[in-house]
Amino acid sequence: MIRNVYVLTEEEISLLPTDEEVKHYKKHGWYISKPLLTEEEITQLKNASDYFYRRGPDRLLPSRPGNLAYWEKKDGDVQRHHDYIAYESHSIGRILKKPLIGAVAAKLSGSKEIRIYQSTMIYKPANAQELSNIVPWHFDKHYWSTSSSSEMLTAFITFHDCTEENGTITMIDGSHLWEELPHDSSVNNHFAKREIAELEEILRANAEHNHAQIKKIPMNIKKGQMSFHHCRIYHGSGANLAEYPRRAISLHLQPGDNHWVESYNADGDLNSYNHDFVVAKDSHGRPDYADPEFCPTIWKE
Ligand SMILES: O=C(O)CCC(=O)C(=O)O
Ligand SMILES: [Fe+2]
Repeated sequence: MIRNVYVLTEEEISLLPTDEEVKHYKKHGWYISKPLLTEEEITQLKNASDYFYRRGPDRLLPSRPGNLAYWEKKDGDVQRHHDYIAYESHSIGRILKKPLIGAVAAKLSGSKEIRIYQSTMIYKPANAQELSNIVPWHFDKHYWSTSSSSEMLTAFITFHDCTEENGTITMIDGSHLWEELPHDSSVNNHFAKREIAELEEILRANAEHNHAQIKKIPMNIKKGQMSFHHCRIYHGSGANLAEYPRRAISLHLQPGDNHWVESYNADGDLNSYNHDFVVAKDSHGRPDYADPEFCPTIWKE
């Protein structure tokens, strides 16, 4: 008999989004969850993160893909990103694989299975003037053009309460439903490499094209809660005006049916994602976005 390891307790079941909340997510593109992590789990996350910044990873990726976001001490006190944190830190990986997070994502996206796609640890230093803290408007699917699914989503997991003051993630309400204007190939570049003003202009033009107002909704997240956002919703975040660093993990998630697809940018070059240089090949010879080492399943019905 196969035992189902993806089970929830009665209490966890009560923490899933209601049907009304799923409807809200479909319409608005974002959702703030009930508390999905315990005090104890957040303390563990924070301690493991402190340990990572002090001592480095438990294990390194087998290779360093070209677009890896990976802060190093020599970069100084700028915003830090560490991709593949669930792989490089065992303790963080263990918490991010909590089935309840996957079950929430499954219900929101209408899928039976959820795997980790990417996990990025983020640290915004406490410095109101630090320009690198500003995350310009973008939507995540731009970086994921080699993924077949249009229902990927992200859980934004913070180590403390998150508000406008400390530069919380901010959604452009309902923008996941917008039709996109054609754009040049550079849009596929990571937002960290693009001009803030240019992305502000792309947002404005796309809103206009859709006869839509730009409605900015800062996610007010209490410690333990997390915000979820659709892979096509425009979002970004502002300066950290608080006296402490803003610390979080972006847990990017993929439905079970997601797989690599061939895709080209506007210049006719083959697109790629960091996984393509790291994960195993599937039975079709494609990069395997279900490689359990890097893209573990965290929920299955
Ligand atoms: O760190 C932020 O405020 C934004 C993170 C982000 O872009 C994401 O979670 O997709
Ligand atoms: Fe994003």
